[in-house]
Amino acid sequence: MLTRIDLRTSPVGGVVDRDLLPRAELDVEAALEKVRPICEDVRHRGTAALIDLARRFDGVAIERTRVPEEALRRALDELDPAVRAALEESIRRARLVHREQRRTDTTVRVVPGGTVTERWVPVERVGLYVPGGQAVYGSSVVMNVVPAQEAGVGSIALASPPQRAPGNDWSAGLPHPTILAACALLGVTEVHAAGGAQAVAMFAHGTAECAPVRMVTGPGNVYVAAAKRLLKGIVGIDAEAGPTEVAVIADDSADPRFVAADLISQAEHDVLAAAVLITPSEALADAVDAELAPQVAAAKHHERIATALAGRQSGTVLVRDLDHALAVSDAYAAEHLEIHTRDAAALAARVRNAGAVFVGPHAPVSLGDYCAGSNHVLPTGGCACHSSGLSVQSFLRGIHVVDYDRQALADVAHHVVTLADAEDLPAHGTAVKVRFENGKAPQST
Ligand code: HSO
Ligand code: ZN
Repeated sequence: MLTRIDLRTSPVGGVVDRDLLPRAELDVEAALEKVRPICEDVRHRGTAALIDLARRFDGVAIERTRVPEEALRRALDELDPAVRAALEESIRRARLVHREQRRTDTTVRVVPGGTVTERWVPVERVGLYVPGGQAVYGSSVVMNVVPAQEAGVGSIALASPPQRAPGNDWSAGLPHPTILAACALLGVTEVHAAGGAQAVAMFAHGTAECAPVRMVTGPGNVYVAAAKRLLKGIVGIDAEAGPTEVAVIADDSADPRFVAADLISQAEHDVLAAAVLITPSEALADAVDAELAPQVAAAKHHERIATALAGRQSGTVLVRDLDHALAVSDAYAAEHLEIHTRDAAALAARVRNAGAVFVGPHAPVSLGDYCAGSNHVLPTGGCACHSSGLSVQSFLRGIHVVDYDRQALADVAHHVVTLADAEDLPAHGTAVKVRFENGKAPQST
């Protein structure tokens, strides 16, 4: 049973107070203290530090981080054919969607003889992080690699924690074979056995085995988030991903079985995962609670799920009506938002803040996690009110190319000089005036 937060009597039309809503507290600052010496160690000792840290945090002896290419091929050869087919379909759909996100350069003729072109240039080299703790996220390989490739990134490195494998299995000390196989399917050849904060440090500082990257993307635990925060002056980052979240807006037309199953599906990730139901229908809230009990009990990871659902980050928010539900949902800014209402598409069109929106009864979050074509690396912790999920755009930079001829400069020179003087930066104005015979800004013609 989810904790209930009753907002039905809160002031009508007022701003929804985010503090009233359930949310996990992720103490990235505290993790920073632990992560700082780890990142310093990797900066100074490179691969030797990563070998020590793999022993300490992953309990695995490794001799190098770089995964030999024959291990990638072997992982693909040994991959369950059904998993291979599913990954291939996931890749195909993700490519369809992400290919459309490519940008074309645009040139604007501002005045005769004066143009500004916006050139879209991919980041040269990126480091993609794929977690490997409680679950093995082969799908996250797809969600990181596809947008980077479609953006035209020339050099892609991927890191995931080394696994302990039974006996002297060939894959011991390497990232999970499914992750290796997914890399092989996608044509990624540079893979490193490195996890957590140390992987981010490896990417940022570089080692003898891994050239430094310009940008690090991908989800991870609080230590990965802390390392990203610490190193973001040195490398670009996508976002500090926190525990996953699903919010569901539902009315009395919703099927409580579907709603309960979807809340459970994201709670399955982590004891800190958030599952939030927002509804004006007390009857639906009761029905979802009634569904949760047996569905949780039947779930493989029932303990983790029960902890996540009972946590302060999860709950049912009772609202006056669907407009109020939307206001609450926008204040919460969920990573994933499902809409189970009569006119779900119309309500979805009004959502302002969410990482991704799933419309109606046949678009569960788990479809988006794997096979919708959408990306599953999405903003968490309320960051959806200012950020987007991973996309081709994440890996591109728009460079403005300014091209003015003499006359076009002459025509605007007096305005530049005026603004420079107004800011008490007269050398700025001089840099324009010096281009004209008498050292004076030409007046407009
Ligand atoms: N729901 C996660 C992604 C994921 N689910 C990977 C299963 N595997 C965050 O969007
Ligand atoms: Zn998921």
